Amino acid sequence: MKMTFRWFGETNDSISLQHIKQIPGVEGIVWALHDVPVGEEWPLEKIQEVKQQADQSGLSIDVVESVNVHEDIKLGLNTRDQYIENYKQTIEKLASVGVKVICYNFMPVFDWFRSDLNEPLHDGSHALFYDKAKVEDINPLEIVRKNSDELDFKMPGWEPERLADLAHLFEAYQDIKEEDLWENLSYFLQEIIPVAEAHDIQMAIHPDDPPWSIFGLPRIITNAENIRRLLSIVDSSYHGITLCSGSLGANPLNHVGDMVREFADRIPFAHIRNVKVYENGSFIETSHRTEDGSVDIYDIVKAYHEAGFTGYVRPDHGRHLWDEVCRPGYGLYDRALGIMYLWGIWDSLVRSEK
Ligand code: CS2
Ligand code: MN
Repeated sequence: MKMTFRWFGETNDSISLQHIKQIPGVEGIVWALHDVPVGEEWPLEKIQEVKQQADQSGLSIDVVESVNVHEDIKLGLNTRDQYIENYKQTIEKLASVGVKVICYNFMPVFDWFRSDLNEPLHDGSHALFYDKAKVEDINPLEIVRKNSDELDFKMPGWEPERLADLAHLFEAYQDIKEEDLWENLSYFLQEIIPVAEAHDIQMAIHPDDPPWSIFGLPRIITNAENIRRLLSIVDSSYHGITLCSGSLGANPLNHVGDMVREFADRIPFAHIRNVKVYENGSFIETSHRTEDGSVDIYDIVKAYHEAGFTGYVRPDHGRHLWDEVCRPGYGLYDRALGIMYLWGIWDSLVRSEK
């Protein structure tokens, strides 16, 4: 496996490339142009700038997360063709600097969603928390009415400029049911995959986090059955998934190790992290260690090893440790510890073969 680490860029991340370089076994960054509005074509100079920065630190730029999909594509509006065209141009430009995998998602309106970004764990660290009852009580449109300064939410999708448009977006999704979303995803894939194939880039869709509908919005990349359906839409090795153990693992019915076994040849990119799931359906993010959460991380790494996995891996969200000030879920320390746990399992599996 090729170990990577998410980096939000010089102006958006408190963690430097020099620090990332010091984590054992990390070969590359997982990056994006976070300041380009969703749907726009990515400027080549900005792409090349990141490539140069990474080169100077001896890190690869093979994986991009995410080239986000414009809502008009998910909604299937007439305007989608222009946004799909821009997406194709971005694929072509990313290929020109050597990008190999593009992660994206097809979640309506919101990316990952939590009720609390700084929930204390029993050991004094803090983590992202999803309080099911609390989320069921949230009226997202009510939040729009609040001044953005009052918001305690700073999640992807909750940027003030998007919030202003939220009421309109919710209205647009009124008639979009799961089957409509499948249809719109199919349309997107039929257009995009041939272009990705021509440029030797693997498209890797990220599952929905959490893997169920929130606020009445449909979510479809949620379990093994739906991943099977997804992969059958286009029969190409360039159409794959970002298998995220923490997103899928929030539903105890999902056995992530078995998903690795079933879909291994369609997983160019693995996200590995743990969550502790409670009986009432709430969940909190924990250390990567199997014993600390509900997801069997050992079994997942073992499944990748058995499959002879040579794709890209990254630790996903981590806890906030040792008073670190960081982007929610994206501190340096716990993700670095997560990497060492993954290497510990991997190296001992490799050694036991001999
Ligand atoms: C994260 C996501 O929720 C998660 O597990 O990895 O934020 C992920 O980065 C995006 O949804 C991918 O498009
Ligand atoms: Mn993930």
